[in-house]
Amino acid sequence: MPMNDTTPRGFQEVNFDGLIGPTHNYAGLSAGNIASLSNAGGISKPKAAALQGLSKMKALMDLGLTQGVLPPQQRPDLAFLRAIGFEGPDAHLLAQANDADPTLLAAVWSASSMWAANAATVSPSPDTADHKVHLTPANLVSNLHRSIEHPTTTRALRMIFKNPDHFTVHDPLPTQARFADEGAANHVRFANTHGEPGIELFVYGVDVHDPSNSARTYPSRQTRAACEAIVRNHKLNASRVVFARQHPDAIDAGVFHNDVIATGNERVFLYHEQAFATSRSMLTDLAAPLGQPLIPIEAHDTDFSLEDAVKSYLFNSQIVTLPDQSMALIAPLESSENPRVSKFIDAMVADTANPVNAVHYLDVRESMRNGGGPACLRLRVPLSDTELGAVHQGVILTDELHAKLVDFVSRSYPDELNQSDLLDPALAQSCIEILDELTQILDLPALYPFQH
Ligand code: SUG
Repeated sequence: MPMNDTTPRGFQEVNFDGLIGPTHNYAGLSAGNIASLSNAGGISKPKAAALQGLSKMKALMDLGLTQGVLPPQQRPDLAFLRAIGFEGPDAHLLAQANDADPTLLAAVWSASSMWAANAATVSPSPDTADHKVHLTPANLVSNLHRSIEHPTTTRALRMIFKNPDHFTVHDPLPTQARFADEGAANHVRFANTHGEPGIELFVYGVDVHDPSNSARTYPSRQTRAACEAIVRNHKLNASRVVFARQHPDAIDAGVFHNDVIATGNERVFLYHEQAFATSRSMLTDLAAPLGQPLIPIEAHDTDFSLEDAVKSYLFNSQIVTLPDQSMALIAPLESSENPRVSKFIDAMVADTANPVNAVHYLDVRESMRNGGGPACLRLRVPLSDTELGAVHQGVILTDELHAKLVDFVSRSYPDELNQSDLLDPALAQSCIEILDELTQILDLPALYPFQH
């Protein structure tokens, strides 16, 4: 297993990527997510999508990083359709739901759990009072198709992070708008190195106690109340937590999560000047507990606009620390195609004032067409060697597991899907068979409701 052996105390950030599921499709379900809305009704390519995701995982592993895999969910979720009163054999059930409201049908087929940055918020053991890794699965209540993810996400995380000596997987927050939570997509952790106590930045779009200055066009998905609840549950030290509000103009420009406009790694903080409504004192607040300044990389409107940021998804890159302690930017191909953004990236990589000295452009276009870039596809979990040893090893990527998953996807996933395929009961049945095989490959027996 690749180890970051120069990191103090044998600590490293492990990225767990969501394996893209066989029902990946373009249904236009996410208000405020411009890619999702503009590609609605298009033909998706589930096999190509999953292979792109697996190539990304392999690329990170080949850079010397430890990479994990999170399983997709059971879709279509026919139990949800039955719970809201549709009846009969599968073909009838699917047709009834479609006749009543095609978005209900689409919701139960969505492969949206691929965006693992929304699976949970993670606080690593150096930050928590009991020195355990705390994970809170996101309730995702802002969108119907995502609100049905958390039961299986919780189950999967409890199977993967099972050992109670090291891990606490909390229940999701109460499933109501006041506690709307979208997970790590609105959370950035800074630290001198991953293994040292950090400072956790919680970013929210809406505060029930301060409704002024809210986004007008698009919904805000993360609440301050949710962030505060997670801070309490994770037993974080209040002096090492900072809250920041998303700029309403950014949300209205399509920044539906903070990770569309800002990211960080160790002391590096990459963001657009219009990301936050909160004042610039935030940078000082973040740096104070670390005893060293942050290394800010700020993109100005004169470099490129919010619209360029949303189209190119530069800020949805991953910044990773490599085994030699240098950093690399793992960026979506789209950001190399925008001349203003690629100029900014070239300058960042050339600038010796920051440790990012390489860029790798990856093709995750199938996911990007639904608003999911490289960082959306992964949940970052900083782990000590002992904690990593306690993780369920069936989901840690090796060359062998990668080859098995490539073979599995190539053999079993549909090549293409369009919205009319979602009426097909035979496709629903074949998805069950596909997922059954996957639980054997990942050694996660009885993960799915159909296996109980
Ligand atoms: O929640 N898209 C996802 C994309 C999530 C990206 N995640 C992060 N930024 N971390 C969402 O909006 C689109 C599904 C559809 O329209 O078919 C969707 O759910």
